[in-house]
Amino acid sequence: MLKVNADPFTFTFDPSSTALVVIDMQRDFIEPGGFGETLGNDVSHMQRAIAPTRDLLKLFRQKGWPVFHTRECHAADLSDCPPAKRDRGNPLMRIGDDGPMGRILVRGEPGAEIVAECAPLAGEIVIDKPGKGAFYATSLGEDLERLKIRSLVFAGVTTEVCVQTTMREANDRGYECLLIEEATESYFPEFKAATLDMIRAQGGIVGWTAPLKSFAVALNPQDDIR
Ligand code: C5J
Repeated sequence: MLKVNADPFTFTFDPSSTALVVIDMQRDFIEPGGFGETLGNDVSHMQRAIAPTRDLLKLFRQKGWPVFHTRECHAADLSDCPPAKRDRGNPLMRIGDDGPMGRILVRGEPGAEIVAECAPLAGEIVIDKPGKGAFYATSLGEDLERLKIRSLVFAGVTTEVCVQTTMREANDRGYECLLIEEATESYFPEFKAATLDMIRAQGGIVGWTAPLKSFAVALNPQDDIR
């Protein structure tokens, strides 16, 4: 068992049953011209999560532990996008519209791809999801059961929407969940801070959070990741 210095207390995990889940590190959320910006958000906040997520991926890859990536995206005919999602609010462009990175949040379009720094490697599982939670209408649950995973380490965007929703889904399914603090971001710094607090409140009601360094030290006590 490995131990991570985490909040609200030590996160203990068995490396043979632990996977990394990187949520929605997609150009549509992170780069100008994508879905995030069409909703009126300042996407520059997202940039901060890229390097820590890349470093976290490196740690898992060095160990050969399972890595999952998720992408929030829809079929080209939008048959998996409920009108309640597409029609909500007053964005500059809607899901499926033509934008600078192709059709907004549509599978296979450049904007729906994961940013180059965090791109999946061969053998890593990519889950395309129509909702905010990664368990809804996907194979994630079955994939985790097949690999006999019990603990999940999380990264990605946005903290309070798809990351938190998926952590809550995972927590309800009995997984021990750790969120790496620098490897997640929100368009709203105060929402990120509140979400980290919510996750670890009440004795870790949703899970744990820890700085990347604490996780890295637990894996490789001698190493100093850059
Ligand atoms: C949002 C996400 N924020 N990946 N999606 O709509 O958090």
